[in-house]
Amino acid sequence: MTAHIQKVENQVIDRNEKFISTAENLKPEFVKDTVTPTNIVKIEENSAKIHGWEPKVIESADNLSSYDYGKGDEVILDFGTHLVGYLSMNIIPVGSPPDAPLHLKVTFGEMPVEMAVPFSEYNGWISSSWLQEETLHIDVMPGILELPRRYSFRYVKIEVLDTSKKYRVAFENLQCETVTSADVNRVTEIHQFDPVLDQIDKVSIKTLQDCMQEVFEDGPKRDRRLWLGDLRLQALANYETFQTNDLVKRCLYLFAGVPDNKGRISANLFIAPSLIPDDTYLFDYSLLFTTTLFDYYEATKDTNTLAELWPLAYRQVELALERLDDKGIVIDDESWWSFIDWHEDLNKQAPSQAILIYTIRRTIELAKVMNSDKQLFLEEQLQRIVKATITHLWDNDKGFFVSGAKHQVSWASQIWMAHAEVLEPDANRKLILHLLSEKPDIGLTTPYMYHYLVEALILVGEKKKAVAQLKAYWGEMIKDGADTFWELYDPDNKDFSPYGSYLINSYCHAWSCTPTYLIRKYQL
Ligand code: RAM
Repeated sequence: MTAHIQKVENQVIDRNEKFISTAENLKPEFVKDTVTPTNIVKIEENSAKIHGWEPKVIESADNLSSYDYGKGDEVILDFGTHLVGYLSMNIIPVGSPPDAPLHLKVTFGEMPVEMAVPFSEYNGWISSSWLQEETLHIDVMPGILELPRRYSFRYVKIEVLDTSKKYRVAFENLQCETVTSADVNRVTEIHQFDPVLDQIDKVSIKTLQDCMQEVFEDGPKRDRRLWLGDLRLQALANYETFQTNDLVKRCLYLFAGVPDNKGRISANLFIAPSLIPDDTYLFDYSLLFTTTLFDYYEATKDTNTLAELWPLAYRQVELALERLDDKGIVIDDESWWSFIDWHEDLNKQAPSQAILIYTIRRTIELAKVMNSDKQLFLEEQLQRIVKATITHLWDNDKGFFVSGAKHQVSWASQIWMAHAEVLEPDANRKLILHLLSEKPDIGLTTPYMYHYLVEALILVGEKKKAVAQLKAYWGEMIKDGADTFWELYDPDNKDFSPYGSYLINSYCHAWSCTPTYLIRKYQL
């Protein structure tokens, strides 16, 4: 197993203040709303449900304030759908004047399991601090409790750890002020005659909406930051829905504002307290900066932005070319050098090679718009690398592209090679059909890669199969209770998490929002 962590010693950042201030000026307006819970629920064990838990309605949440609670009592509220925002409530003492502080625990969950399994059971490799719970002391009652942190949730559990023997508490006006930078009024209605696709479209849009904050976040529960692989897909979904194109522009400028001293673009950014690039650089994600700029230009024809960001976009390709060996194949290694997907045993070489080719094709198009003298060089490189790929990574007997020293055959390699259009259209179609019939063991684990599978099916002219796949995957997630689409989903292993526990998975995740793009763009 490879480690999924990078720590760069002596990272030197080449800050471009002009780009950073362009990004600052594009800070979005927020759309706010006040939402109240629908029901008081209990969470019951049911092995037929995802993670083994399901919510059962006890009564309407309108009755909440008629109850009072003492030491050891708890109440779980269901808001009926996924929300991102700030929780507040009035706390009313009942009985004698409060002669001791109230000790309260508040737990937020996107999924029923987060209400049922104590977070103390989590022992995965990423920080437990992502699990959304607070313990607080309240000295003054009656009063309003306004939690300062933004949460991502559908369920809230309130546990009274202690009051005193003389008083109990009641909760009134419990509500969430939701926040997003997406304006739903900008989304056009589509007349989808297929109810399953219609529902998938709606859940995709809600997913994107909840991830749209000051930047396109990957997940409002976790990691709450801007990742390039996620941004690329969010931006595509955005062009077909909210059309908040300035937010894409802002994110591109943020990345461009903090490359390292070699010109490498970081895989993700922190934006507070000020803009900081993470010390994680991924081969595929850096190239997706260039691809995202290409898509942005296609959607907006914003030549000024293209002209300003072109040198860095080109630089990502140049840097990727430096990783080729003498044969023209990307050098593989054991570290977390390229992301591709979360499959534990996935070899990254062939899919990374394909992403390089895919990106060069788009960079050539940008070079043409820019009238750049790099165009010829890029065309020569493309020819050389495509040839090398066929010679060294194509296995004619297997009918598949192979990856790494052990010649691994994975779904991800074939899918990305199809997008890279290394084979002629007919052979490309055969490759994808062969993939569907052979079903190699190294499968896909994220909606991120399923997106590229569905789009590859469309690319090779298999629209019907694309729709079937879309329904089988995202439709199944809805059947499993998704209000917003999840970060991880393996229909054959619904407990899957690369982090050591599904408690920490994100259940509203940017890279899962693309069905709306696929449905609308390709008129599925
Ligand atoms: C995870 C996040 C993010 C993704 C990275 C590579 O930590 O889910 O969305 O882009 O992996």
